[in-house]
Amino acid sequence: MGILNVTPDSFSDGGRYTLVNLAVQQALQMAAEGAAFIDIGGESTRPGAEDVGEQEELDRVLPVLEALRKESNVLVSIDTSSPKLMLEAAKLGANLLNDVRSFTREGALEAAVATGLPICIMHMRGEPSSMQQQTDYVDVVAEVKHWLSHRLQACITAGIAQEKILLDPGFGFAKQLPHNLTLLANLNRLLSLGQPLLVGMSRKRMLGEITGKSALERDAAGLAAHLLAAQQGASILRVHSVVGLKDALQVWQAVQQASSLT
Ligand code: 7PM
Repeated sequence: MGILNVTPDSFSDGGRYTLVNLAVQQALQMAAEGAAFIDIGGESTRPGAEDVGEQEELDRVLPVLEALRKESNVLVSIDTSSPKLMLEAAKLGANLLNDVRSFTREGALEAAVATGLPICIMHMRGEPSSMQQQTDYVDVVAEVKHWLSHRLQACITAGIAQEKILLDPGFGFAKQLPHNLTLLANLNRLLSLGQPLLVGMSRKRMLGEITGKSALERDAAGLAAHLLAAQQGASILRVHSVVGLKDALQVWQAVQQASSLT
């Protein structure tokens, strides 16, 4: 899954037309590089970030989705907590709803049910602005698993089909480095919940804390982390840089095939 940020700070010049075109070009490039999904997000969920207005988020995301749909049938995931955006994006051909707040906003779960689309629910505590003040865990794997199982049940009860629900431990969301590392080391323990896993560590602070590198220098570190996640059974890997990971996965797959023949 390739990440497409359509926040103005992710582009150097202004102008909606330029912005939409650059975003579509980037999406097409990631699809050509082997991304099965493009995850479009118009709200910055950076730790400590301010909320953007709902209308601004719609104005950022919907024109990009509409323009991308004219060029490609690549699967599109929408990274949003807004019920309105979920409904509008579904009408324009979105394929997956990805909400870091796990459909807890007023009307979000009902909107998700109404679209009939698959969803991804992710572990977090509080809001992106305050989550790094809530990082106390006794057993982070057990607590994340317990939280996801409860949210999974709530979504099924609300009317989302079980086979349409992905789970995500939420790397970097209300977690310190040791928690992130423990979760990555024990990711396979989440598989017993019976749902496919989506994970995203791309360019996140945890990789900077390990390597000492800045955000744009973290793709090799991210590649290693996502390959480790895939080896533990993660189904979807959410990344900024698709090419390198695609190559790594192909090498792993080739080796796996060789080992199954002996
Ligand atoms: C700024 C800082 C913008 C951080 C965006 C971010 C995840 C996600 C994000 C994830 C799922 C990022 C985050 N992270 N959705 N959306 N899982 N399912 O680093 O880990 O991309 S936003």
